[in-house]
Amino acid sequence: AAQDVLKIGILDVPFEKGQDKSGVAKGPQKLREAGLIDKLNECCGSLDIKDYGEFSYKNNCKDAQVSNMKHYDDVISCSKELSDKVEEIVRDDRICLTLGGDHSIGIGTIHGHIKARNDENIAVLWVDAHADLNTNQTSTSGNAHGMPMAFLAKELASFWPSRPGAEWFTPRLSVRNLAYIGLRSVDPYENAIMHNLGISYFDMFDIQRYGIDAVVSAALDKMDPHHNKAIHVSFDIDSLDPLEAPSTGTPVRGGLLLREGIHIMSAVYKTGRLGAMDMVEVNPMIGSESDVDKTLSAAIHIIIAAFGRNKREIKADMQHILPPI
Ligand code: NNH
Ligand code: MN
Ligand code: MN
Ligand code: MN
Repeated sequence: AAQDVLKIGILDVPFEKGQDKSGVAKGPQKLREAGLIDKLNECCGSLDIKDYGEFSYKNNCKDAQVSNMKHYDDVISCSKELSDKVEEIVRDDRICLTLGGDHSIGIGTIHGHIKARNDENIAVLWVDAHADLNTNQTSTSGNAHGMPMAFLAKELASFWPSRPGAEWFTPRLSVRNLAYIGLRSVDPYENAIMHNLGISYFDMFDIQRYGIDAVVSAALDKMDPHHNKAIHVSFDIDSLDPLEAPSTGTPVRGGLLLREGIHIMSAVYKTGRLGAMDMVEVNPMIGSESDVDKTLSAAIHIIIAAFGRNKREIKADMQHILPPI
């Protein structure tokens, strides 16, 4: 149910070992320097924001490894502590806004969210150019940021015969409670998994054909048919077209307009059931200064849409400045 004062918890996760390009760990700090918190307060009415600051972890499983998954030890150690932190924030009754960092942090944020509320009460909307459904056996890159959904999914547990150091972890997310928006770079094995398991997805073709409003409501219906689950949105900034968000590690042309990204989050906000949101893969060390500014501002627009910035408020402001008739 919609509350008068939205309670939010913000957490910075400067983790970048899920991929090869340095800089994505600077995302959270740059989003703050670009005015994220002020803009939330200005644009979203009454918010109660608790700042959980910068997350850090200790690598407690330095010897653990699996083949073809780079920095497995760091990914596992980070995910363990991150999942506890997100669980704490959600149990504090706050919508957990996690600023990444690369997308491998989705393992920890979603696992923590599920620990706080239970498996059956969570639906995940994964907004991304990519499906992030590789296992270490199917990945051509060995990068963990292409694997979080495969790591989390119950239905794919048998594809991970051993996960050393991850005894604390149980895959609890059913792919029935997952929907994708924005896909346009899906690897062959990912495609096979999506079709074999009947995973709901809305790719760029669907967006072009049906429009973003119809797509987001279809996605919400598929992942949460009774409209009673808490929604976890994992928003990879590379879902946007590189013209809108150039500063990211694996840009793919032909993506979402900023306006469409905003519309997705406004629709989620209107459900009143946003439980947690990740904003990931903003890399302020890629591109020119204007590329970086554009990307940061796009990410901020999308976040403030998630917390209630909407057209209606803009109209109310307009009425205030227009001369009476
Ligand atoms: N699918 C590729 C891989 O597994 C690319 C993943 N890159 C991402 N995912 N940015 O969102 O490495
Ligand atoms: Mn390492
Ligand atoms: Mn991703
Ligand atoms: Mn991506």
